[in-house]
Amino acid sequence: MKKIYQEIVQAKIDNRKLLAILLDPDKVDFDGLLLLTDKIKTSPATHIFVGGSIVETNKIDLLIQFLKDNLTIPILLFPGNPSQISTYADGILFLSLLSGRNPVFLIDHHVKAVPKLKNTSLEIIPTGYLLIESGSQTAVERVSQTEPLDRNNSSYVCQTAMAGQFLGNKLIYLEAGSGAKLAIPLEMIHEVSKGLSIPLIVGGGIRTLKGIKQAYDAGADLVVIGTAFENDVTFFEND
Ligand code: 1GP
Repeated sequence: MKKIYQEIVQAKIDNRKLLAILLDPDKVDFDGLLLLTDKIKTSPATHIFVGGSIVETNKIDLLIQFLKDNLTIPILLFPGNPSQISTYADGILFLSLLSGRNPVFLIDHHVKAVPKLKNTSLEIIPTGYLLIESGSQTAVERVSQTEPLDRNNSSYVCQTAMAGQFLGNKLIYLEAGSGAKLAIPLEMIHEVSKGLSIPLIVGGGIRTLKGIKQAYDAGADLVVIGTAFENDVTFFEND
C-alpha cells in the first residue's frame, strides 16, 4: 500500500482525526504565500488539497513547488479536470463523481489523465466523490452538469457510498460544495461512516471549529476546510 493512503488508514484505525486545507489556485494570493504557509504550519492541518471545479491560473506548479518547499505535510491534488495535474504534488485524489451520471466525470477525465499520470510518481488514490444537495447550486453541480443527491435521503447516499467502496475506491468524499450554504447533515455522516470500512472525507460549508468537531464526532475521518480559511487565515486560532 502506498504511503499517504496507508497513513490515512492508520489514522482511522487509531481514531486520529485528519484535516485538509483546500487551496484553490485561482484564489490564492501569490504575494502572501509566506504568511499562508506560516499559518498552515501553526494550524491542525494534516494534508493540503489543491484544486477547484475550474482553475484558470497556469500557476499550479508554482504554488505546489512553494508549498513543498515550505511545508512537510502531504500535498494532494483535488482536480476538477486533467489540466490541473501537477507532477510536483505528492498524490492525487482520482475522483469519480458517483452521485452523478455524467460519463465525463465517471471515466472520461480519467482516461485523459493517464498520459500525464503514467510518467509521474504521484500516489494515485481512487476516491468516490458524492455531491450532496446543500441549499443552492454549487460549482461542482454547474461544472459537472449533474444533480446532487437528496440531503434528506441518507440511506440512498450510504448505498451509493458503499457501491463506491465495492467498486474499489479507497476513500469516499461527501461533498456539499465549496462555500455551501448547508454542510453535510451529521446524521448522514453517521450513517455513511457506519456503512463503510474505508476512510470518509467530509467537506463543504463547514465554517466553524465546532462544525469540524461535529463532523468528526459524527464519523468523518478527514474534514476539508476551504472557504473559511481562505477568508480568514486566523480561522484555526479562533475559539
Ligand atoms: C470543497 O469540500 C471543500 O470541495 C471545501 O469546501 O470551501 O466550503 O470549506 P468549503
